[in-house]
Amino acid sequence: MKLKTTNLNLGILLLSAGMLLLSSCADSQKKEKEPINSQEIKVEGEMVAELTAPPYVPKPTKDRKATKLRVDMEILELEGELVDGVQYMFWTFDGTVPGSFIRAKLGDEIEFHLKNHPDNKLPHNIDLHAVTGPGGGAESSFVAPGQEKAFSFKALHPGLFVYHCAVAPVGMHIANGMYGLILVEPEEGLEPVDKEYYIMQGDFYTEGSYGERGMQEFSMEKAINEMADYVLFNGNVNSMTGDNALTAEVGETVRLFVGNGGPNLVSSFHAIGEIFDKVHVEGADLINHNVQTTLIPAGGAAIIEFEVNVPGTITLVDHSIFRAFNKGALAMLNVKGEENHDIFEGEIYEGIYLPEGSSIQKMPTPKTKKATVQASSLEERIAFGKDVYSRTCTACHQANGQGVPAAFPPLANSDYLNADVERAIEAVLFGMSGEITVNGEVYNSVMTSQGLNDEETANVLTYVYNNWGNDAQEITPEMVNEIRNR
Ligand code: HEC
Ligand SMILES: [Cu+2]
Repeated sequence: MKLKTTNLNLGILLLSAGMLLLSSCADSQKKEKEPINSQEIKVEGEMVAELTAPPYVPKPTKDRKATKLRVDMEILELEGELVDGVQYMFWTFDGTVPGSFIRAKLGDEIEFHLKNHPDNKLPHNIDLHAVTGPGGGAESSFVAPGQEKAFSFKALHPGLFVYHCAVAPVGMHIANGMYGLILVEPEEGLEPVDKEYYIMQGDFYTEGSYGERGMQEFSMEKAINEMADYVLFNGNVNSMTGDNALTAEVGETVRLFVGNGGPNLVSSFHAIGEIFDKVHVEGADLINHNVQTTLIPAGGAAIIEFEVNVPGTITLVDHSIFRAFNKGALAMLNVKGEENHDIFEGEIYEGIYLPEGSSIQKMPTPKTKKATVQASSLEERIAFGKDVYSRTCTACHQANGQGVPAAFPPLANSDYLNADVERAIEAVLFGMSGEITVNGEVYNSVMTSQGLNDEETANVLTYVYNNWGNDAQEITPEMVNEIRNR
């Protein structure tokens, strides 16, 4: 079918363009690779597919021939976190969001076994966009808890494909994390690279707003209105930041398999401080070069390749930028190695691009938010405060309160902080601007109001005061409330 349409288009073009074009077209056509009829690729032997959890991918298929490939996956409904302190009931393929990465070869006959764990509550299935057949497999894989279903398909098209659950309400199954990627490599395999990673974006909808502690229920209303509270890479705000950051060495070539599970949002995938040498647009054959930002549709994917040339942190984001800094769509690739001053020269402050949490640029409104879980002891207050800190303050004041020179003052061992408790409470409640001196250094910048309630404010400050060499003291919600209502 494909071949026929190409010939038809060519015919029309030739008719209108005349004989001169005919000869040049015929020439260039000769150079093109003979199209293979993938239906006729014979399979040899059989093997069990290697499956990997994100951000890792299975070994390349290289020159292996098409085979009978057995894939075993298990659906698990399990509690996890969207960000520190915020729990969510994820529905998953193999226990991770996204589910296991499947790496196949063009012409493979894939025998897919899908188990639904007996402890699960709901039936599920799988629709793989790599399948030519009813429902992408969904119609043959509907499986109740405690059961297993199998179906098989021949991989007729090379490319990077999304898979997802398709049980009604379909959007809800996807929103809860039921998606992943399957790569069908061309006969000759993909070109070898040094590092390969698996990243998948997804949007999440919770009853509470971003960062609201405790177990969060799925919000159907927000999902239908496409008002995401979280936009995440690999199912958690910090899946690939800090100690979880991806890594590479200067001079290496990195290949990212990037998918977008949606359910709703399209991703404007971008790497801060890097240009993509090659993008397999939409995960298909078309290769674009020198790309700054590539669009990844919901239910689509892209293969992205670039060489890393200088050390530092490359920040991967959805360039719909509030999603990156305020809803979680941010990952880091740490590049180690020799400086190359011909390529980049400059003084470097680390930690400029970090998640900012839900903090919003507005003037203080003295409005108390809905009460959250109350801390019942000093230990609990410190523990809760740590979660608030990591999702709200880290972006600017850094993980260990060390700050960023000339931009964000330190909270560690801060003489300014320790001198006046009320002033610190005011800073968190109402924001702070103008010149201040902390540990002998002058700062003149703006901290926005953090939009936290009394309990959260008390917890986060208690955490700060009880760490990093500060004067240990407890800040209570009552103290915060008194200052809020002054
Ligand atoms: C968007 C960046 C940003 C975020 C997020 C942020 N701050 Fe700040 N903070 C600042 C800046 C900038 C200043 C200095 C303001 C100035 O120059 O007047 C500051 C000052 C402070 C100070 C007083 C100075 C010092 O070093 O003791 C305290 C206390 C403080 N912040 C606590 C917090 C806490 C707690 C959080 C999290 C709940 C937080 N900040 C979140 C940017 C931020
Ligand atoms: Cu499902």
